[in-house]
Amino acid sequence: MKKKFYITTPIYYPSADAHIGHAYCTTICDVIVRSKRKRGFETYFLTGTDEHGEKIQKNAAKVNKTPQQFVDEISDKFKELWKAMRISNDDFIRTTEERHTTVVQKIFSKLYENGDIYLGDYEGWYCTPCESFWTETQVGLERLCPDCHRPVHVAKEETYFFKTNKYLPDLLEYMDSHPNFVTPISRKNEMMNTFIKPGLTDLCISRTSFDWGIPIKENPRHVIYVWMDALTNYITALGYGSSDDSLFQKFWADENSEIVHVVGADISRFHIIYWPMFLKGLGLRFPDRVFVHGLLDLNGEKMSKSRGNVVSPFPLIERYGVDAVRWFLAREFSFGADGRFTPELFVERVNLDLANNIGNLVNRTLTMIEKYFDGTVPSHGKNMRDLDKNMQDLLVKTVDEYELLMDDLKVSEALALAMNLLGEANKFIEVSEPWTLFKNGDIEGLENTMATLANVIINGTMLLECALVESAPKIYAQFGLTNDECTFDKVRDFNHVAHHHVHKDAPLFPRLKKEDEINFIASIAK
Ligand code: ME8
Repeated sequence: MKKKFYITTPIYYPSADAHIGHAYCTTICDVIVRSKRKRGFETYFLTGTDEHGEKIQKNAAKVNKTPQQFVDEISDKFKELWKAMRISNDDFIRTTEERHTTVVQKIFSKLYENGDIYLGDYEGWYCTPCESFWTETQVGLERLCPDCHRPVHVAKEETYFFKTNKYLPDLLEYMDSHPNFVTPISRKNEMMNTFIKPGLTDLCISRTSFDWGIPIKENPRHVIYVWMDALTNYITALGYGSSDDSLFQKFWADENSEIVHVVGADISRFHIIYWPMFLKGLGLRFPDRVFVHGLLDLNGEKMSKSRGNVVSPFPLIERYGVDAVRWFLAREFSFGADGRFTPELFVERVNLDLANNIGNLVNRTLTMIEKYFDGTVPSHGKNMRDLDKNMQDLLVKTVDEYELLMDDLKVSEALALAMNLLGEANKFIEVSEPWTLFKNGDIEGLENTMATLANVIINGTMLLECALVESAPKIYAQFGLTNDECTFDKVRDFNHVAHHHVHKDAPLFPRLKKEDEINFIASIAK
């Protein structure tokens, strides 16, 4: 298995404030990368903002700002949100930064010299919000953009084109020999049927009708069309083409690094088809995986600023804490499938997993260790009962499966499995009846029971720490452990919490009052 891991989110448009959809994708990436780090992988996590293009120029003009002022402000808000959500990105790239713009110009020149790019005229159906030209067939009789379903109009422009068919055989060969390149597989089939089989047109990569972009050195009347500018962020941020490309060498050029792009279904085409072609033109290797996540809607309607139905994560974080929001996003939606945000789902998920399951388990266990053992975690005696051994087996099985699921980017499934372990520990209390063991003076039975619970809680929490970034250290501390004592090499160890002294704090996740909180969330969903 590759021991280095490079993961990216899309770079978001700072054309409007971030909403729960952006937070969903970034949280998923953060959970994946934190779990990899915990397991000892060397990781690099990139996010950022995609700051050029006609849409941004127009939005800035509407509020009487220069495009740069406009993107500076919104980009800062994205950064603020990621801080509030405890996102552990290593870098935040902005496409207006010089470290990006100068290298994009070099990339264009290199592809031009290769003969991958030519100057021509483009006339076609154009979608302004998507900044994409479409063919007659793609827009259909209704003349709607096949991506966003908004009306398109005819536009003609002198543009540079990228020769897509030159590298198509390489792409097809790679897709065949790397069945995991695109997940879910349905997204690959969609690309084949919608775009590749009908015949790929060359890709327009420059524009002259607006100037908020990176000028082409060879012909500065043109700015580089936003997708060539945007996609290359994944390598410019690593220092590709600059005087210090050590990160690029480490996390991209090295075959021992796994490269994963996580993107929404709306932009899969650019990542699956064109990005590998640009890389081929530059003589660089393809990413290992493009993971296409589903899009979230709000109560069954597409989230959009113009319809006035978006949810900002800020008030949710403020009221429920960052872990509740992270947990909901990472656990609720099966990765790859579309999802629905509703206030009911949020409240139910938080109550079910956090308040009733983990919160309750930690609270009950600490109370009993205080009561029966004066606050010191006992060790397993010589004679572990079948009950304890079964929990130990379940722990080991859970960790093994969790690792496989996380490696396969099945975040929700991996977290569900870890949470299930804690659910089984709650059942274990009912079956063990520690209160009866105490009444009967069965000290060994009681020691085994408490030792099993303490170790399952701590080891299970290690699996959940990637999502529950604030609560996990609090749980460790309540069992008298520091973060440094909870390293992944101990995750299968069934006796390492012994002899630590517990101290119970306020409940981690108070139960939410369903009706009140549903009303609150409904009031902020706009
Ligand atoms: O497309 N549900 O930026 P963007 C889930 N700049 N995820 C959502 C979502 C929703 N309702 N809405 C947005 C761009 N997203 C380009 C990307 S990359 C080189 C350039 C997430 O601000 C999802 O990951 O429109 C989607 O792909 C991304 O935000 C689009 O962000």
